[in-house]
Order: sequence, then structure tokens, then C-alpha cells
Amino acid sequence: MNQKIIIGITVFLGTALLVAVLTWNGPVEPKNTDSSSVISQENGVQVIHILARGGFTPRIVNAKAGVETKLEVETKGTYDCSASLNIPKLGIQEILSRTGTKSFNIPAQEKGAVIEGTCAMGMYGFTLSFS
Ligand SMILES: [Cu+2]
Repeated sequence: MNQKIIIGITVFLGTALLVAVLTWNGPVEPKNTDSSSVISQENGVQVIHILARGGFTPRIVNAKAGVETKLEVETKGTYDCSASLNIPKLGIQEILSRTGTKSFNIPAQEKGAVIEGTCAMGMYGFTLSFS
């Protein structure tokens, strides 16, 4: 290989690396489907905690049927439309504050019940399924 080609490849790779570093937005928050980490118990009430920012995390929550449930939706510098929350089945249509946590009571659900939430435009969503 002659020197010009080596220099050319080095410049190319260096530029590619620079572009990659400059355009990287940091680690993507895991859109996990592990429900256990977002469900807790509070005086016999099942508490589900969802983060609304760039969508909803987690997107799928497997919750327990037959118990009173509280849904907490947390916003953390949420400047996208996941702050506009719609849960048609519960009659919820809310604009959440940019940062904070809003709680919604969900009556005990039957086994197999599914509650879906979306942003106002329907591009982001999450599903609570009860079993
Ligand atoms: Cu949206």
C-alpha cells in the first residue's frame, strides 16, 4: 500500500469516528418489558410507575388483576408529546407538567383486561395487561 492510500483511509476513518461521536445522543433508555421493576405495593394497592419521555417506559406492563391499582406517570423534562396522555378506557386526557408525577386510580381489573395509553397523536403508547 502506498502512503497516500494509508493517509486517505486514516482521514476517512477519523472523520467517520468524529461524525459518530458528534451525532451520538447518549445511551438510549431501555424500553424494557420487565414489569417487576415498575410495580410496587403501597398499603395493598398495586402501584405501576411509568416514565413518559420520548415515549413511555416500559411499554408493556404485566400487572395483577383483582387489586386496586394506582398508575403513576412520571415526566422528567418531557418536552415531547408523551406529556400529553390519553387513556380512553379510563376517560383520561391530560397534559402533564414537564416534570413531575401524576397519579391515576385504576379500579381492580378482571383477568385478561388490557388498558392502553397513548400520547395525544397516538405515536407513542403503552399497554397495561392484567392477569
Ligand atoms: Cu405523540
